[in-house]
Amino acid sequence: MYFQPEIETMDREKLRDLQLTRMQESAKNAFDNIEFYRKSFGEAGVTPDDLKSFDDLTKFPFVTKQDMRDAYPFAMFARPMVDVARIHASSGTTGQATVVGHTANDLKHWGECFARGIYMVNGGPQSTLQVSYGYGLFTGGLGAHAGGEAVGCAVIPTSSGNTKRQVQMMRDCKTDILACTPSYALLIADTAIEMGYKPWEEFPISGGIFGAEPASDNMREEIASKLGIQYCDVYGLSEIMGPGVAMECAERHGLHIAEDHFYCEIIDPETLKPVPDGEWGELVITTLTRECCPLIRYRTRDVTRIISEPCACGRTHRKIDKLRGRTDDMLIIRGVNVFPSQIEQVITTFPEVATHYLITLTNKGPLDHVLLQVETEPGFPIDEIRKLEDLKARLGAELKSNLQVSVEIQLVEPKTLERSMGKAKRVIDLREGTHA
Ligand code: DLL
Repeated sequence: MYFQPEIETMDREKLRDLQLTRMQESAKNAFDNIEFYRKSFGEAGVTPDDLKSFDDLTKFPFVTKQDMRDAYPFAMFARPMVDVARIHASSGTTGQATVVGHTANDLKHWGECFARGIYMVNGGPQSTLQVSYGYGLFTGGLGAHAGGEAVGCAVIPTSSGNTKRQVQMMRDCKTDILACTPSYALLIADTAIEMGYKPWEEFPISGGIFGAEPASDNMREEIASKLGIQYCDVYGLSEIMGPGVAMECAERHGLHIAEDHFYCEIIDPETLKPVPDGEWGELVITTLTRECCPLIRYRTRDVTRIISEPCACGRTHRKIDKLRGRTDDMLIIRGVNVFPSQIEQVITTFPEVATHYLITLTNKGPLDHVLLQVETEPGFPIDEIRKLEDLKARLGAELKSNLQVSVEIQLVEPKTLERSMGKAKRVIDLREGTHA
């Protein structure tokens, strides 16, 4: 079942035509109404009239997060405030916040994009959707909420926090679909188990729409089996819209991009040239229908690849692969490139430890030092030195062979590391100097 069958299964030729027309309109909207684009297009020697084919898009300059920051607060708005229905902003913890405006139409499209994912987990107007993403300037809560309303679900806006109450609502109100970050989903599942429930068989929940941060395959499995659900990965970012830019169908092989609203390219982050479908690189998105904040070639910094093979679910929109991480999350440890998600992938193959870990990077003399703290599973005899040392040695060897990096491992008792109700913080980088 599809939410918008005529769009989601549209003939590809027709879809491409629609994309090109909308791309031309979007470039014009940006150029006519935003000074930044008049300047950047001018410097690149192009105008929207030069956009006659998809190939022409590569002549257009990129937009970066820094450009959005420099435009704070409203310089990237193509509409006057009277047309703006809502404003979201990034937290600004890593610099100046970025502000994004939405018209009523932008919000409607957003709800429809997320709604497609609700159908991907077999939801519909009969479903009860519990939204445990944070509500507020973060786009998770209100984005998922809009999706639920577009479908006609009964939406429970629990927001994040008060985890025992989340479990109680989930049980008593017979939640069918849970929407939150993967790390929070795991905390909710573990809390339910601690409260004495077996959510996988006692709760009616059957789907979960989880995103906003990467999760390894094993972590996804763990969440899916503890809750007894189909796991749908949802991708999005506040600059572009919020959750719903791409969502994972039941085939579980990539996330369908809402291609009627977004055009995706993958570039090599070094050469900035597009790479062929199937190759990994940085995702660059052009919005096709955004009225308030059109973005032409926005560099997301997210690492993925395009999957263009037809999907058995019948949707014709191309997919992106599960996100590997961000180019700016990539850790350079003693010259070796490591994504935190690779470390997670290794950890989760060890049944003796839980998916709760923290990576701390420091300098020891001229060398980078990596401390990995991991919680053991409740049944593990953490006070038996021999077993502890053996586990540490095996985990260390596996990390070394997978990542080519030596890691100091500290096994800690269950529930010692801080839990996250939103995006989990997995890395603390205390190194001095520049480590991009
Ligand atoms: O995280 C929007 C969102 C909310 C997406 C709820 C999904 C669910 P930002 O706070 O602007 O927006 O952060 C965007 O989060 O560039 C990715 O690096 C990361 N991210 C988002 N979804 C995924 C995902 C929201 N499914 C940034 N897998 C993005 C991995 C993700 N990383």
